[in-house]
Amino acid sequence: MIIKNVNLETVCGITSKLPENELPEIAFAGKSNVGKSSLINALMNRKSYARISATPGKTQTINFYNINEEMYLVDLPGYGYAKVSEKEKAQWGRLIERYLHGSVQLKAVFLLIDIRHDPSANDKMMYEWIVEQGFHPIIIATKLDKLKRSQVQKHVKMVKEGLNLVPGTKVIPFSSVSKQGRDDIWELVETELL
Ligand SMILES: Nc1nc2c(ncn2[C@@H]2O[C@H](COP(=O)(O)OP(=O)(O)O)[C@@H](O)[C@H]2O)c(=O)[nH]1
Ligand SMILES: [Mg+2]
Repeated sequence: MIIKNVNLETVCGITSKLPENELPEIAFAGKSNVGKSSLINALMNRKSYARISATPGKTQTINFYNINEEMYLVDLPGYGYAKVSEKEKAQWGRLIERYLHGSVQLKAVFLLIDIRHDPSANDKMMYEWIVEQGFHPIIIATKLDKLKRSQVQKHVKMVKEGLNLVPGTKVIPFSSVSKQGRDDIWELVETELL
């Protein structure tokens, strides 16, 4: 994808009405701090348009980035942030459910998992939940630059087994530092998902 222009067009909080977009949407889910905003910046060729946070869990909004007036990249709020109250967790769940359930234009959901660690209980729940909503999530294994090359295959296997992925599910290793995996993600989006 050649990025001509990007625009953070819509930000939805827990009480917002979700937009009825006419362009296709691709969404990104994952725990706080896994690298969602960094990935979206890399896909948009922007350094810091999507906010990158050192203090995770603060923003509980769904952000819609309009790409070239052709499609949207959708940044979903992160889960698994310990300092969030039960009430806030419930609000988070309802907002995401409203979106996954209600969006007519949502074409695919990517689930981001930190390649270094075994998927957490929350990661597994999120994976199963996305599947229950009728999507076949594609996994992006983030922070690839933190591993030695010789460790990558073992960790990809760990992610596949940890999430108990449906056979054939794609796992794309990615680093927002080296940008490795970026072109694979765009190619997949453009050839199979839009
Ligand atoms: N080394 C490395 N750090 C990353 C990568 N992606 C994100 N980070 C760092 O992880 C932290 C959280 O990133 P962010 O994109 O805000 O995560 P989000 O909460 O999922 O949106 C920041 O300090 C980023 O610089 C990556 O691919 N490699
Ligand atoms: Mg973020």
